[in-house]
Parts: sequence; C-alpha cells; structure tokens
Amino acid sequence: MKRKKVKLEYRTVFLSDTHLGMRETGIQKLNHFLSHISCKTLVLNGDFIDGWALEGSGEWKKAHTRCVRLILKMVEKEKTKVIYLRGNHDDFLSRILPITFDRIKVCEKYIHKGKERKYLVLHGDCFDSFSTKRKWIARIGSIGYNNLMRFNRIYNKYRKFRGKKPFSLSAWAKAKVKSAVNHVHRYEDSLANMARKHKCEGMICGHIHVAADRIIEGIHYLNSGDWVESNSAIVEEKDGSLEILNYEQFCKKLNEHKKTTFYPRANLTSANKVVSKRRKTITQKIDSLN
Ligand SMILES: [Mn+2]
Repeated sequence: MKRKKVKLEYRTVFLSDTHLGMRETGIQKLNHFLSHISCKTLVLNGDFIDGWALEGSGEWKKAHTRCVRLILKMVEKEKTKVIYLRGNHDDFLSRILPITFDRIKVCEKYIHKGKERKYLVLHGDCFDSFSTKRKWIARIGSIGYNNLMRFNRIYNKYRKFRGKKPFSLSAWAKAKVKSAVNHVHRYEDSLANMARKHKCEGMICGHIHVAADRIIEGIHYLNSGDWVESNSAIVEEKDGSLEILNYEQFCKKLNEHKKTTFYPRANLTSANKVVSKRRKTITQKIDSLN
C-alpha cells in the first residue's frame, strides 16, 4: 500500500505569471507547490504559458510538461475546477475565448464569490498602458539590459563624433524609476474603478509580478505575484479568508502539517505472518526430504 501524499487543503488557489516556456522560472518550486495542495477551484490568472518567450529565446522543458500534468491530475483525480484566464504573454488564446474543456474553463475574466465579498479576477494587463497602447516598448524591455548598454556605448561613440557629451543611460533609468512608481499607482487606481463597474467589492490580479494585499478606495485589492522571482500564490481557506502564501511559508506550513497528520502505513504485521508461514512449510518439506 502506498503512503498517502500530505497535502494542504484550500477552497481556492490563485496563481499568476508562471511563464512556462521561459528559461528562468521557479518551475521546480511551483511543481513542489502544486503536488502538495488540493483545492476545489484553481485559478491560473494569466501568463501561465509564455508565448513571447517560446517565440524567442525560451525553451519548453520537461518540468513545464510536469506542471501541466500535475494540474490535469488535480482535475481528474480531485475533481478540481480550473479557470485559466488569459494574460498578455498568452494572448494567443484571445482568438478562441471563451472555451471549456471538461472542468477546465479558459476565459477573459472571472467573478469569484468569496464568503464576504465578490471579487473580479483578471490578469490586469488592460490597466497597463505600456502593454496595451505601446506593445513594442514592453517587447523591447525583454531584449535585456545588457543589449541596451551595448547600444548606449555605440550611441555615445556617435555623440563623441558629433562633438556632444556622452549620454548616461543609468541616470536616465533612475529618473524613469520615479515615473514607473507612479505608473504602478495609476494601475491600482484604475482597477478599483473596474471592480466597482462589475459590482464587486474586491479585485484579484497578476501581471505586475508584485504580490499585494490592501484596500484601495474601499476595494480589497489582491495580487498573486509571480513564479519567476517572488514565487507566491493567493489561497482561500475553508473559512473564506484570503491570504498571500509565498513558497517559504508554504514549505513551513507543509512541514507542520506533516508532523501533525497521521497517515497509516500498509499493514505489515499480516504480511509478515504470511511470509513466516511459507518459510515454515518450506523448512518442513526440506526436513522430510532429509
Ligand atoms: Mn502579464
């Protein structure tokens, strides 16, 4: 008899920005997490598969297949309902939305009925002016800092040739950080309006890769973070409370749960009896031959 796997049980689990297909993801941690949780509903809140990475320098690894398989196993064995919301890196799905496969639903947005509040769940790229209006800027961002520095060196050679002072990219970047902070604030303001429009008192997003749990203008705003750097999820307990759970906290909880839960092993004593009985008859036969 196989020993039963220890699992943390939740009503709902929200994940976002797992970016399968990207080289640098916390995929091993994610697989560990998925194999030790069970939930009635699993919400994959966008950028589950990174289509942009797969078109470029990304790579689909065995661990990514395992991740998909773990989710399908939950659907099949534990009757988990999966809501897959499209993100901007998996916007190739937009063409076929909404679509349902058995207990898996792929759609644009989802209303989660919590015990106390109703939550509008969506990826959140629609609030991001960079990824909607200026898609090419967001794409350039993924080309990388090193390439940008190389470009800066070449540009400065050109400026020197023209008799101008060199342009400092890092100083420029620092000035831009300030506007990026404002950008995040604007993002959060517009989502509070969106929640009210859908008659929801809460909002659950991903996209900006920053986990959050706070009240904005009376709207409970939650962000599930990502599985590239922060490795975090939002979990809904059986009593309806929602909280951010990062990978370290998850490991701690799982260990505590392992200590306090008793899972019976296979009944070895009866198996041993059978073996010793057989051994007895064999020795008796050998004796009789002698
Ligand atoms: Mn995104």
